[in-house]
Amino acid sequence: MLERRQFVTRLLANREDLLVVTGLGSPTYDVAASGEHPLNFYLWGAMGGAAMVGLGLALAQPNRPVAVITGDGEALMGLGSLATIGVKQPKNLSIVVLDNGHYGETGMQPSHTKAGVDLVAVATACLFQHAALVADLKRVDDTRALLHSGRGPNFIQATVKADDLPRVLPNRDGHAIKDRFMQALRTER
Ligand SMILES: Cc1ncc(C[n+]2csc(CCOP(=O)(O)OP(=O)(O)O)c2C)c(N)n1
Repeated sequence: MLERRQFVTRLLANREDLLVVTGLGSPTYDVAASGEHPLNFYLWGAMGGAAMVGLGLALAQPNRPVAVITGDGEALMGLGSLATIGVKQPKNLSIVVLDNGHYGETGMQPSHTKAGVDLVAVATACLFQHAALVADLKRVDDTRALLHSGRGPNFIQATVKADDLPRVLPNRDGHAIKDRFMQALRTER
């Protein structure tokens, strides 16, 4: 099993033009802990919506890689998104689910993946080009390359330890996050 912050930090190293959307709760704290970046779009709510925000971005910015980094609980709440992504086939979109088998933010209630629901199989059935389980840090370099490959849509279910880590809270002002993100998109073109 992976240490979630170690995995995320390695995944986002040398990220270049990668646009990152984070699901609410722990994945947002993990991405913030890996280093602040104007091309991080943090979701503080909209549980179940991260993959669709990522799809919209990927379609609007087809020449830039987009990664959604989210939790199993968040992904499970928006499962239908995977079917829509499969139909739209955005080559630049990757969904990375940090699967701790729990709803960490609300008190570590066990999630459906803990009961055996197989998200990689769901993503495969939803026509993702690449869907895989990653449980070993040795696979992080390959996973990072995949995010930048332009051969998506990709789905990674990263099995992470169910640790309750200290929160690293980025800005919670939705307007500020959006404005900063849009500004960075304009200036980095
Ligand atoms: C519609 C809705 N239902 C419930 C919540 C409460 N809630 C916030 S985060 C969370 C759990 C997130 O779990 P997961 O995505 O697996 O992330 P983890 O913190 O476990 O990594 C829940 C249930 C919410 N914010 N919105």
